[in-house]
Amino acid sequence: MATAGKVIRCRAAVAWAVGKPLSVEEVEVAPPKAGEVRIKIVATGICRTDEHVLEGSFPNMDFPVIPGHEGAGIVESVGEGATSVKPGDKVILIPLPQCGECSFCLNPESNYCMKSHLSKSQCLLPDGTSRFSCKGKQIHHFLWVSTFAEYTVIPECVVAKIDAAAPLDKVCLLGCGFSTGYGAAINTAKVKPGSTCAIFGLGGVGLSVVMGCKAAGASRIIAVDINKDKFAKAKELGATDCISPHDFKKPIQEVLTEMTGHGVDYSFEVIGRVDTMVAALASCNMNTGVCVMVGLPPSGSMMSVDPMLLLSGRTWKGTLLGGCHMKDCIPKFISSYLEKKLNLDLLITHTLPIAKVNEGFELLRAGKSIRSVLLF
Ligand code: PAD
Ligand code: ZN
Ligand code: ZN
Repeated sequence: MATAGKVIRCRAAVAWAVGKPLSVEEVEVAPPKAGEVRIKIVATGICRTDEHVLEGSFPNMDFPVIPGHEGAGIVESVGEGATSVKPGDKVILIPLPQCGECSFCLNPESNYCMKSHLSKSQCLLPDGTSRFSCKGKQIHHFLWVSTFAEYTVIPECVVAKIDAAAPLDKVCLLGCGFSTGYGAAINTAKVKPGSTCAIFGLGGVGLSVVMGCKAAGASRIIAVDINKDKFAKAKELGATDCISPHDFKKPIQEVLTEMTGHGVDYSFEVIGRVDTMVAALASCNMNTGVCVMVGLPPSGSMMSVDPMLLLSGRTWKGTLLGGCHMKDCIPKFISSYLEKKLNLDLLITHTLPIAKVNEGFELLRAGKSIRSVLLF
């Protein structure tokens, strides 16, 4: 491509400081170094995790930063030694690396790659530098993907090549929300046919858990949210019951226990609140119940639980990106989507140009969207 090896000037939504709206700016994007790939982003979803960045509750963040982590695009150029993709390839960016070589990548039961950036600064590329600048200032990366930029540079371990037939404005959801929710049911909880499930929080991720529970053959899927506007979509995707904690005087875990006899077989917290994490744990049955934490708690949160909840046999688990080995899972999800076995389109309620990125966040905050997809 004519741009290979050159700095590209393009648009990006920059978060200059905590609590400030995003600002769509012209940024400079340096060419990829060895082992890196530069990608033209075509579409990116807005996930609640991006809102956690803007509100300052995501751990270890440095500002100014270009957020966004649910993106799909086309490879523009590759750095020396990057061989898994080539210019023109359609790709999905993955916010959790998969080096394919470390003991966790090789273990089918785990997807937390040792190259992961979550425990250290995740706001610079692995060599400790940034490829973004704006108005003479260095801009930080987010989760090594920064998909709110028209062009972004990423290490090769966070890109998955996909089928050229895939519509990028739909399959971008595979970069985070769908894979996380669906994978939480299938890979992390390993939901069994005929089981009962409760899902706390019916955003793009929670509704993907509903889809995963349905695909696994759960017989009862109880969707829990304080926003009843989410119930129609939850039912369409497979929920058998929808309840709001606001409609009951007693705690929701008691309601769920009464509805199911002894508590559900699997519960999922997909909100990111400590109180609902404890409620979800107490909602699964005391012997064999499995509770999966998906929501991201505010940075620095601590929780207090009665140890008896676990001593009687319950299992409490967490999941990142639904336990998916993303480079392997994404092409399979794409095939299912193209064969019309997976309907991602139902999760997309709004499609907006990048210039309206703040409108997308307002819709999320107001509970009016499931997923908004931004287009460049
Ligand atoms: P979202 O904001 O679209 O959905 C959250 C839902 O929770 C909304 O429908 C709310 O109405 C509902 N809710 C809020 N408070 C309550 C309450 N007290 N009781 C019941 N329902 C409530 O978010 P999302 O679906 O994009 O993301 C959900 C969480 O998952 C969020 O914390 C995000 O950061 C996290 C996440 N984790 C991973 C991971 O890898 N673990 C990946 C992606 C997102
Ligand atoms: Zn690895
Ligand atoms: Zn996300």
